[in-house]
Amino acid sequence: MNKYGYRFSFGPWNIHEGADPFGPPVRPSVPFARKLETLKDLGFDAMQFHDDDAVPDLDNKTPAQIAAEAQAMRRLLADHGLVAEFVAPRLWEHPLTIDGAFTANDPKARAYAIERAKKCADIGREMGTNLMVLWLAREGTYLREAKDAVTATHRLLEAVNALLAYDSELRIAIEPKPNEPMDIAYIPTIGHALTIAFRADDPARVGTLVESAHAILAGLDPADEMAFALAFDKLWSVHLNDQNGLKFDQDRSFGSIDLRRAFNQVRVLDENRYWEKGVVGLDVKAIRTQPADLATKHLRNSLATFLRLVEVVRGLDRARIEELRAARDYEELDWLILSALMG
Ligand code: XUL
Ligand code: MN
Repeated sequence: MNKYGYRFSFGPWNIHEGADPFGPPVRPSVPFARKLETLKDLGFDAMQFHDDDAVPDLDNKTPAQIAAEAQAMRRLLADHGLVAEFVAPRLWEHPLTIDGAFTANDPKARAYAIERAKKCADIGREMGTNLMVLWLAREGTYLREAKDAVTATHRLLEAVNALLAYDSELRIAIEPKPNEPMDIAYIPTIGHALTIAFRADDPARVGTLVESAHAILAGLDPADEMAFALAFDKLWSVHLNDQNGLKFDQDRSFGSIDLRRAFNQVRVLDENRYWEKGVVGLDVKAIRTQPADLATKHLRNSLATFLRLVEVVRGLDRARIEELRAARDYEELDWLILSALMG
C-alpha cells in the first residue's frame, strides 16, 4: 500500500507474449513465479485471477484437486505478502461456449457455464476472496437474429441468481464490454450491468467493474461510467488502461493516450474515497514491439501515472473551482485543469 491508501493489482495476462490475431507470440512466456515477483517489486498488493490462472485445466480436475491447488496458490501469494483480488470464470475458450456461455442457445453449453462458474466461486473461496468478476465475453452474437435478446437477458439474470444461491457469501462484479470477441454484446455498459445487479435476487451482492477501454469502446467516458456506479455504491473494482479511439481493445498504459481522461477517472475515484472501497486494478498490456526484458514498464508507468494524478487531484484549489462553477466561468475552469495537468 502507498501513502494514499490505494491498493493495486494486475493479472498474469498483463505480462504477455504479444500474440495478436495476425501474428504469433513475440516474447517468451514468463513463468507465474516471476510474474508474482514483478508484481511485488513494482509495488502492487494483489493479483487478479481467472479461474484457470489459479487452477490450470480445472475442467479435468476433481473438486478435491481444485481445492488443494487453490489453497496452494493462496499460500504462495501469502508467502509474498499478497492476496487475490478476484477470480473470474473463463467462460469463452471451451468448445461448448463457442456461441455464448450463459446465453448460448444450446442448453448443454448453458449448463457447462453455470457449473464452471460455480467451480470458480469455489476457487475464490479457497483463495480467500469472495469477489467474482464476470466479464461476459461471448454473451452476445455475431448476427442479431441468431439469438433472442430478451431470452438471453433473462438467462444472464438467472445465471447470476444461480451463483448467488450457490454461495451465500459470493459477490459478483459485472465487467461490461460493448464488443470483442462478439460483435453485439448484451451487457455493453455500466447501466446494463447495474440493471442486472438491481434485479438480482440479492442486489447487495452484485456490483460492477469499470474498464476504461471498454467504456471508450462504447463511446462513453470511463469517469462518467465510474461515477454512475459510485452513485449507487456499486463500483467494486476498476480496470484502468487507455484506448486510442474506437478500435480493438488495446489495453494501453493508463493515461498514455488521453491524460485528461485519465485525470478525470482518478478525480472521480479519489473524490469518492475509492481507496476505501476497492482495489485499483490495471488491465494493461505492453506494446507488441516491446523487447521481452522490458515488457513490464506498462505496469510501472500505469501505477506511477495513477499516483501522480492523485497528487494533481489533491492539489486542486477546491474553493476556486466552486467560485468558477458558480460564475459559470468554465473557460477559466478549463484553464485551471489544463494548468494543473501541465504542471
Ligand atoms: C477482456 C478483459 C478481461 C477481463 C477479465 O477485455 O478485460 O481481461 O478483465 O476476464
Ligand atoms: Mn478487464
